[in-house]
Amino acid sequence: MNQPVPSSRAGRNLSLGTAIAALFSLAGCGGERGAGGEQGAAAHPGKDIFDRVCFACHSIGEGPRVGPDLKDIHQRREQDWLVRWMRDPLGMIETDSIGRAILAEWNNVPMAPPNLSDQEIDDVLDYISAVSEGRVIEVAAAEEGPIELSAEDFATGRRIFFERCAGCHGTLRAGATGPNIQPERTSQMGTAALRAILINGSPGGMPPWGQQGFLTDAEIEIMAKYVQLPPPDPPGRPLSEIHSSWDLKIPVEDRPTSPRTRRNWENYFGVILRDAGKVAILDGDNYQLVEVIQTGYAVHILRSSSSGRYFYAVGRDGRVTLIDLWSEKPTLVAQVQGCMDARSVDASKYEGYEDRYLIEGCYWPPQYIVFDGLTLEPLNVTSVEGNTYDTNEPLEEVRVASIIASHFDPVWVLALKESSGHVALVDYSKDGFPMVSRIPAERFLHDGGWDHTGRYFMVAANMRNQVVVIDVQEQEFVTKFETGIKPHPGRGVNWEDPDYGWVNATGHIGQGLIAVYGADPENRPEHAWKVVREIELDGTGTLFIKTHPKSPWVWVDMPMSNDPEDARKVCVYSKQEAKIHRCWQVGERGRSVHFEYNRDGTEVWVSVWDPEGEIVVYDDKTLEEKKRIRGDWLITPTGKFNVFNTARDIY
Ligand code: DHE
Repeated sequence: MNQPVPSSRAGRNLSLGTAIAALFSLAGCGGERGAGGEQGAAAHPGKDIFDRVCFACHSIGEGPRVGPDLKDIHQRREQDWLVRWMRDPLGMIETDSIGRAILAEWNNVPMAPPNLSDQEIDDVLDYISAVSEGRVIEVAAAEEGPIELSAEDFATGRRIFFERCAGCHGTLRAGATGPNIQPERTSQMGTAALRAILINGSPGGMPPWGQQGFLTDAEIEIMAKYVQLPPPDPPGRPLSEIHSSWDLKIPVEDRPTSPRTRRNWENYFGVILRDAGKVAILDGDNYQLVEVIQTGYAVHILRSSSSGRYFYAVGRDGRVTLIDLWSEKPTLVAQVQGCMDARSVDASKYEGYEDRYLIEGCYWPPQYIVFDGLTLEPLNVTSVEGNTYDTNEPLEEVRVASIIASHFDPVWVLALKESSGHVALVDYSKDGFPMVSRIPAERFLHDGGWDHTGRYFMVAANMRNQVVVIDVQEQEFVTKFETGIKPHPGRGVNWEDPDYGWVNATGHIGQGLIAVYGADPENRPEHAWKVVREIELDGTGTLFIKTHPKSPWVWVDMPMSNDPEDARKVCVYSKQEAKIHRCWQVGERGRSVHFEYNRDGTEVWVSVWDPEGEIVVYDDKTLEEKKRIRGDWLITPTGKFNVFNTARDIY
């Protein structure tokens, strides 16, 4: 319930961060519901006030927005407390324990004082209570004129949607990690509410694009309208088109037959320079920059070929780049664009198929492509369209999320994301690289990796707060279990716990929690696939967790935290003591994200994700800082991939 207040009051006794957030909050919420504020005048006197003052940030029974869903608020709080809150929310977040808790829970975005008279406060509280109890049902949608965008603004909206929104909401906007934002739903919310969410984010994990400066006011205005218009038809990508994008720069016969470099190439690190659209190759022995390769738009991950000789990079635009590490300097030898939107690739790793094939899974179109692993010549395209695993509804959008290659069978394991909820097995020893199994699992599958034996694939069903276990050897579903809010394990971690034997673990985007679960069904069946330890972290927003077989520690980041200080922190958990040993800030700016070990497992590299990026190298025994890698070229470093560890899936 926000409304402009005199600036002197907005800043009163607030910390700088809170005050800034308050100002953003004031800018973002408090929008009237639609241009025609008068149009929806209703019989209940509180409705107009709610529409004008509260609607942009709150709903009554439609779920949280920038602020909580106010349905049944009278059952949660006393009337007297609510009146005091409405009179002076900024005062109460300083003096009242519930007020402080609300501020923390809602992203530290304080509610601006609504500046209502006592009568208006009574009216609006009564209206909320009446709607909650079904006495008033006119919680109608936003009332505004038809939404229109010029062709130019529509094109801008389309670009921004691809860059910022499709990853979580889906190309067709049907919802995935983020909620459904198709016009039927967004037009109910209206431009003001959408604008507020775009500025302030939501506690469900929507980033505050406006606050963070990723979108300008004009872009926010466009996006608040764009998502109320029907999505444009996304193009397909048949094999013929993929083929015409194939660019073989250096044929296999013109490449070296043995390493031409004297460097220890198996200890190279491929570092993603996300916003530069480049990959830097660093020498892990001496931290020198060996080469920067122009790969293309928003590179997302790297994977190694089975021998380690080649790096495969995939960008969000579906472009795959093949980098040869045996030449004197790492060299881009081929490129191809298999998807319009993609996040993952992996190589063939089974004996006899080393460096032979590569698979790319698409976010759009719903398909995977198999390429020749040495040239990237596209060989085959297979659709992954299908029905939901539980309700058996046909789906237009089925996205391929994580992909891992088995070391024991000629198969790739694909997590068919969000709505489909299947894990697919693709057999690359068979003609046409068919999907030989489609195992029902859980919806919203995202990222995952192997257990310590390489037999079980553990993958997060992140919007269901679960981890799913698949027995890849037997090609069957084993189990699924709850861990916490939005598990995000990356490829996960394996170690031997002093009490529970082999375990695996995940951090969480929505909760400051490491969940450790048993992962040794053969020797410790009593603990297998059960959460055996829950380790609390101060901050939420974990993306990656990492260890190495030689390490006494498990490293965890929290770059998605809304608290900038927490977002810069990493923590190490002691395997022996089974508790957090230390947390600290890695850099003075940006966010600390993703870990990678060197070949020997003696050092850990952490990225400072910032336009002026850094990579900070720590001794993995003492946790002392050994090196801060800097340079003009080090723009927004995110993932780092050591050749030896990535080729062998050491984690
Ligand atoms: Fe990733 C892994 C998808 C946002 C950096 N990311 C993955 C994987 C998937 C995925 C499916 C697993 C790949 C695999 O193992 O085969 N990522 C997505 C998204 O859909 C999402 C949430 C939103 C989007 O629009 O892309 C997303 N990812 C991000 C980021 O914002 C990160 C931090 C930086 C960036 O690229 O923009 C990011 N994701 C990474 C990294 C990995 C990754 C570094 C590989 C981790 C590893 O150690 O293997």
